[in-house]
Amino acid sequence: MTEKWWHDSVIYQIYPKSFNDSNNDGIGDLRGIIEKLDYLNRLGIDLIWLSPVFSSPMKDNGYDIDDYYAIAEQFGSMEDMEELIAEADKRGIGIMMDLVINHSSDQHRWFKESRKSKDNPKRDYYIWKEPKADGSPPTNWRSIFGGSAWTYDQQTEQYYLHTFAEEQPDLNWENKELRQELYQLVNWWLDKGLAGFRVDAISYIKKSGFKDQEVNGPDGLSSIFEASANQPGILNLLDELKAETFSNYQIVTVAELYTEDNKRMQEFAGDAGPFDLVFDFRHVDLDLSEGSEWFKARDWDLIELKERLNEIQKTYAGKRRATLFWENHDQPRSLNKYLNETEINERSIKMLAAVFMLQRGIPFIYQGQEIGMSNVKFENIDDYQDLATHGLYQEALKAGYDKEEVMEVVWRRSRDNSRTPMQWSDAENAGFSEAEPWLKLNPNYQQINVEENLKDDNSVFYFYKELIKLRKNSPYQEIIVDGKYQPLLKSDPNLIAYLREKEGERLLLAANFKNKEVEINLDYQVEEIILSNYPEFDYRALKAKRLDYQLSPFETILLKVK
Ligand code: TEU
Ligand code: CA
Repeated sequence: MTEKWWHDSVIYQIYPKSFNDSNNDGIGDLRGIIEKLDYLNRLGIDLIWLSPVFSSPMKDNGYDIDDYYAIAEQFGSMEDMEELIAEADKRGIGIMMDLVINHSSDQHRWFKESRKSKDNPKRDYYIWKEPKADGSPPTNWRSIFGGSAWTYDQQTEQYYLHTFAEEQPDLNWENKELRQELYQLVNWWLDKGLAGFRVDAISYIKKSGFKDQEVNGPDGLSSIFEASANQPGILNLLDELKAETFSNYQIVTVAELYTEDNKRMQEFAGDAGPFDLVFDFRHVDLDLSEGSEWFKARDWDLIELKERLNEIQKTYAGKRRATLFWENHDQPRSLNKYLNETEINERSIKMLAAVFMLQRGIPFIYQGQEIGMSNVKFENIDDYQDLATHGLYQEALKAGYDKEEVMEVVWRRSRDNSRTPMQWSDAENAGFSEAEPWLKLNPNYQQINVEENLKDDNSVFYFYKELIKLRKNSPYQEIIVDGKYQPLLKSDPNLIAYLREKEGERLLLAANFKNKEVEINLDYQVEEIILSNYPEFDYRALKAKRLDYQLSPFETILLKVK
């Protein structure tokens, strides 16, 4: 296997708007990130994935770009961005940007041109279609944020397509000139010394058919997913993207790819595919129902979670690598998803950390995860800023849910759960800003914050630091980074356990997912105890011919075994 420079990397995701505000306007910014580089260095990460900072009207917090060659004013300037790249580099940290090229903002000059007339040279940069005979949208596709995926434009009496919000028109990848413009901007940014890209919503760039699909909701629409995700021919487009851009640089790329098809995933990731890595969402979306039931919480149990995790490991075994993550800016906080509210504590949080960080792949830590930040419950829907949350709220009301039920859905799944400002201290506004933040804080910042974490040797922060160190600088790094993954105790309803193995050396991770004592019995001889979330415990009893042991609630151990 050709080793890549990033194979042992740990990546930290920053959502700039919520990370740190340097000029006290209530909005996080690039200089705010520069101020916190030493903190990130202390944690030990290698790469930062920066959610979009390009010029944008901010309908979707930067996932709606109106100029790919400029930085959003509220985040700073191009000089700030260059300084961030340079300052990060001084600390051995690389910067990955977020490449949003499935769509642009409707305020992009291309779209402004495109909508002017049917024969405008930029018309074909976007996807325009005639109305149906009765004037209704060309197809019954539902956008991902709710409502029709088509918006009518008076000027030319046609509809344009948007997979996401109407302010995010989809770019027409069938247009060669458009593709060349995209490659040009990608290379322009790579020449600034980026370490790579996270590539947004890339499964949607190829559309096919433009036909009505089977209705799957009370709104009479059909999810756009079926019609425009991972369509035949998408690989040709992506291979061209790679050949014209990524392949000429020593970078790492990770694609956001929604599919349940293992083969598709494998085609996308790895040396032969268009991307180095892909995000696979099977394990984080296991609480979501599909089709018309999508508001309902889906029941799941630990056995199913393990199946999904193991399936992911299998999909990216061998030459590929999995992405390891519990959280990102679209997901609620992991503690609230995987643990019962009364069971969230330092031990259970560390358990979750160890379980994902010690698998085979590239770990992604989302800002605040390293200190145990959790979901919020704003009483008033107006306190939510995310457009997808409001879309979901409206859809659910239309589907006949009452307000209380809808708020339950919002509390469980709103993307704002993970977007509340970073909790730096117990000072006013959590030390995030001296001004009122753009999104309300989680009131628990008084207890849960970076300052508290740094004071306490047993904090979640230091546990993450330890996990990173095991991967980066320890006698076990090669096994953890590269060793084979073998699931154990697949049908145990309480425990997660797996083996990691390289050249005859073996590590065993055992985690009690439950708030009760659980027995573990395995035929391995323990040689060493490498890590535990019960640091005060006396483990001499473990050093026996067999692993027969009573795990305390949420107890998690990493062992060297024979
Ligand atoms: O997300 C794509 C995507 O499909 C998600 O919107 C997901 O379905 C949803 O967030 C679940 O609630 C990417 C970005 O990660 C997201 O933040 C953007 O809003 C979206 O693309 C549009 O650019
Ligand atoms: Ca600011």
